[in-house]
Amino acid sequence: MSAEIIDGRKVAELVRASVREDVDQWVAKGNRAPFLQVVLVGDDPASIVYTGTKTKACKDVGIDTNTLVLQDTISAKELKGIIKDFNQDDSVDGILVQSPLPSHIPLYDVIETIDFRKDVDGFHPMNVGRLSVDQPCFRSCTPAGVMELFKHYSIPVKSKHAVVVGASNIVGSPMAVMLSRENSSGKATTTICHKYTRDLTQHTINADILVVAAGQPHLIKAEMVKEGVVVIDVGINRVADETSEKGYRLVGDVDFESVRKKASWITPVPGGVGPMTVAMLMKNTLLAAKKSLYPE
Ligand code: L34
Repeated sequence: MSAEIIDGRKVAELVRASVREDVDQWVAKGNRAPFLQVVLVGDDPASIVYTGTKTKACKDVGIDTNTLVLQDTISAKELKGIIKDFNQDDSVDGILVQSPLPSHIPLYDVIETIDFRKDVDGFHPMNVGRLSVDQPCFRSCTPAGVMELFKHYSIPVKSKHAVVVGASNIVGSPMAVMLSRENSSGKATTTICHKYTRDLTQHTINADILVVAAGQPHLIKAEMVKEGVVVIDVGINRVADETSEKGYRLVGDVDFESVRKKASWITPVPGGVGPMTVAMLMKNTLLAAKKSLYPE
């Protein structure tokens, strides 16, 4: 078997086109354009790339946006003060604080300061909690993007055995919730593996759907998966490569070339899950502007 490629760039473009249409309609009704406030602390090179991609996507769909760049010496208190001002500001619909933050700033202190009605990342405990009790909420963009890929390609999830490798707050944990609960079109039997899992292969080999978000290049090899598996590679690792212009290339957590021979579907890196993260952020920002999830 040779896997069909899941084209994240293509599906992301379709999601953006639908958001663009909705934004146009929203504005045609006399509303102002949705507004996303991005906060970038420090100069992490990947964060600069990702926030740049987000700004570009906003422009593309008609969402207004601004990126506040702060020095990495800023205190947690100052940063939280700035966020509180954005919470109060009625012209701000969505607030996104790009992760990671400098090590002296506790991420969840900052996330919990964001008004959950403006938490377009879906990281606030109110949104995470509502997700876990299957209630409408802002859903973390990366796992929501993965669910959108299943929907687009009509890949069945219900009653399948889904295995998630990685239990981060941003991806692994909400991914497992979405895969298992009803309102996210999951309904799969779900296993979560993490760094304490004893025999990873024992679990991955039984997966009908394997989502890998471990941050470890080439963690998943062909002998660890079964024939026909659907593989979603969320990993995005920079490895040194002198032959490339940038000095590095991107690889996922999955050994793509060997695993694709056994899989039925597989996402590439780049061009898989990454673009979906950005597209789902556009969707969430529109929901925030319309106050669809949390009406006043
Ligand atoms: N607050 N922090 C917050 N929200 C997020 O949703 C993120 N994430 C992760 C890191 N920190 C965050 C992102 O935006 C990861 N992430 C992200 C966003 C975009 C892409 C990858 C990760 C992306 O566009 N990937 C492209 C390649 C980009 C490149 O060339 O480096 C791809 O095709 O995979």
